Amino acid sequence: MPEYTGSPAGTGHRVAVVVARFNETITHKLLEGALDALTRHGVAFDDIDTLWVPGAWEIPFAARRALTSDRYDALVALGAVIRGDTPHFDFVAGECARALSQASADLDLPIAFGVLTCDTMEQAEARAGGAHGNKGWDAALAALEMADLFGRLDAADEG
Ligand code: INI
Repeated sequence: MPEYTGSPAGTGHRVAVVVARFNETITHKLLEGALDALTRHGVAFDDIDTLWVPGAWEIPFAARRALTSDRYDALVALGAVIRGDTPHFDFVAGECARALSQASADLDLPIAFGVLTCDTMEQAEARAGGAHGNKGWDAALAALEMADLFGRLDAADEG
């Protein structure tokens, strides 16, 4: 029975990173983590485009537009939605996640979800290069693994 596992091998892959400016102290650290992961795993600097958008709400639109350009093999979405005490959180975080999942399914391309959804700024800091690692790094590796996995399946179909 064939079994396939992707590895985060970035050589030759073109990757878009869409990052929200809202809560930029956090998202900038997520971006640093993602770029570090991509380049350490072989993605060339020239094969990475970073697209800044105002907030997490705008990420899915930018992701769709980027992926329909046929320029990228995978996309990394980065943002930080922090609950504070506003119900705005639920709309922004929920819709961002739902629409990214829909875009990935519709466009048949991997989108990694590096959008933090936290109750407090401290929780976000812990996940942006703090005690809980860097979710930007993790998302970048997930994007590469998915691109590699389906590259292998396509190669198996052709072979
Ligand atoms: N955008 C975020 O990325 N994070 C948040 O925590 C956030 N909150 O809490 O409001 C947020 N709002 C802005 C939103 O993403 C849009 O940019 C804005 O509504 C304009 O469309």
